Amino acid sequence: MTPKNVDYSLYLVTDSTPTILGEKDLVEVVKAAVGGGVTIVQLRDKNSETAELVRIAKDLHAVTKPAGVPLLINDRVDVALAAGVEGVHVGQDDLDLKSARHILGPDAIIGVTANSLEEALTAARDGADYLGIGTVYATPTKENTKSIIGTSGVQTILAKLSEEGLGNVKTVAIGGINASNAQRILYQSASPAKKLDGIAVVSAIVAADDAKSAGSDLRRLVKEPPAFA
Ligand code: TZP
Ligand code: MG
Repeated sequence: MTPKNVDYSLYLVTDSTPTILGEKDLVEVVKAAVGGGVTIVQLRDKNSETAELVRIAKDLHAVTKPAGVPLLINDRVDVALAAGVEGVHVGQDDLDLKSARHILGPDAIIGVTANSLEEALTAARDGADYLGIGTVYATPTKENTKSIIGTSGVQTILAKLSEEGLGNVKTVAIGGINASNAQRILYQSASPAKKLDGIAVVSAIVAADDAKSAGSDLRRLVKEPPAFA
């Protein structure tokens, strides 16, 4: 894959906790999801030790890389480097974006969580490749989210990014997104000057019995124009 020529339309964020993954195997779930049409994957694992995380990252990369799907690591620049994956996703409490860029270099894909307009503008100015904007809707997957911003909050951020000349930064929305609301979120979040580049989901794919069909259903929804537009 060409660095930076990234399709953000269907972004899978993993979760290995039993309530979401169940008895399934994460590598198999990611393999199925990639087969279904997921376009980018983030390994998000808050529990595994470093060596284990690197091992998981390498196992996932063996699935994503041949498919041309970038793999990013949540929080951990060291793990991304050790596993040789395409980038990282950092939150507001993780290593700052400029340091992550300094370590990983210009070709790495670096995404930043933006819960507010301020956070979005700062990350875009500091050179984030994409913003993970949310939390759109409350979700049991991540309970202590700072704020639920809804589609109107996403729309405000998109409009302001464009107004400030930062319209080139890519954007995905996250939080409570599934096949029943994906098109509505994409449609309602759009401002006249800037729309989302994609949606990010955890449970809609990881908790599904069939990650491949969950992925392909979502992929169809994000690629098709909404029926109600
Ligand atoms: N960041 C904001 S909400 C969220 C993260 C990682 C979890 C989203 O999970 P789900 O299952 O797609 O609602
Ligand atoms: Mg983080």
